[in-house]
Amino acid sequence: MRNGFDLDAYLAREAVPVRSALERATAWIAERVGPDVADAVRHGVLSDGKRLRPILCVTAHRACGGPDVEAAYDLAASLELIHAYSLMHDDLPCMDDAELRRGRPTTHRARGENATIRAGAALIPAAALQAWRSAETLGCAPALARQVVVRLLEAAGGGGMVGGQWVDLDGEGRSLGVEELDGLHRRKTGALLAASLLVGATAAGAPARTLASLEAYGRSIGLAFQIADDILDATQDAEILGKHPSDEALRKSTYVSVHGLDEARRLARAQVASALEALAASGVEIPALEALARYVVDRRH
Ligand code: GRG
Repeated sequence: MRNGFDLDAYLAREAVPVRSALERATAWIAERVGPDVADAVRHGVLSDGKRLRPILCVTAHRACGGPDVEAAYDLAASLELIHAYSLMHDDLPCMDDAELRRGRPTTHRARGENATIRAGAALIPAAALQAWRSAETLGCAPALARQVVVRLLEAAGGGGMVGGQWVDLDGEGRSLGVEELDGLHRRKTGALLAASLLVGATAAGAPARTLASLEAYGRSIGLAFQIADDILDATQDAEILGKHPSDEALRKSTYVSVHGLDEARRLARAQVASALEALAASGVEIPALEALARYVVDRRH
């Protein structure tokens, strides 16, 4: 319980309709791909993640006056489809070569590399289509629905998550500078987290001032989230993380290797403070987002 807001209860409550939306999405994909790929999609998407991105999306959507209906969760689920594909591909032998994710074998370990590559590829257009259709169902005019999809795909693409991952992969085995590290993670992790809020708020027809504040909030929690991720990778074991710590083995530059543990913790807190400031300027009161900003650095996995 923080400032009278029970975030654990909120996350648990929101995870239920998010899961139903993910089940609808995976069933839709399963009708269009072979059974082995459908299995890999289900393994990667339906395993127990924190569902932070869809929950940010529906939270922003409701706070900006959007209706609390099934289509809002379908819209939110489109972000998790992109996130799930990125984790499935990130774990592949040609990238991080990970064995464990969300406390169980990674998708390629459980369902094979071939099916995992195809499943990830199927998830990207499925996410875009799902965002488009749910924006239409929510009553967005075509120009607004288009903006929703553009925000999702820009965050997922070369200027966002995929571009950040490239820099990350190219940086293995060499030391990155402070600015390079920030730039990488603003794209790799921050862009999709910020887009989660923007997709939800855009679909609700939020004004430009609110969108700008939510974007600033999202970018700050994105960086805070990544700094916390690096701290967890350096300090926690696989049992708690649900995955094997890998940064040191992959010789990656991280906030901990570049700044040291204490400074990394300070930087994470500073990003949370910036996020809260941006939220205060948004013109909407969203207690869940206040609590979520603190949660991204206090979490244990
Ligand atoms: C082909 C270069 C290329 C890229 C493909 C693989 C990929 C796209 C992108 C990787 C993006 C990535 C793995 C970002 C990490 C973001 C991150 C900190 C993930 C962990 O998020 P959580 O903690 O995970 O929200 P859960 O499991 O809770 O959903």
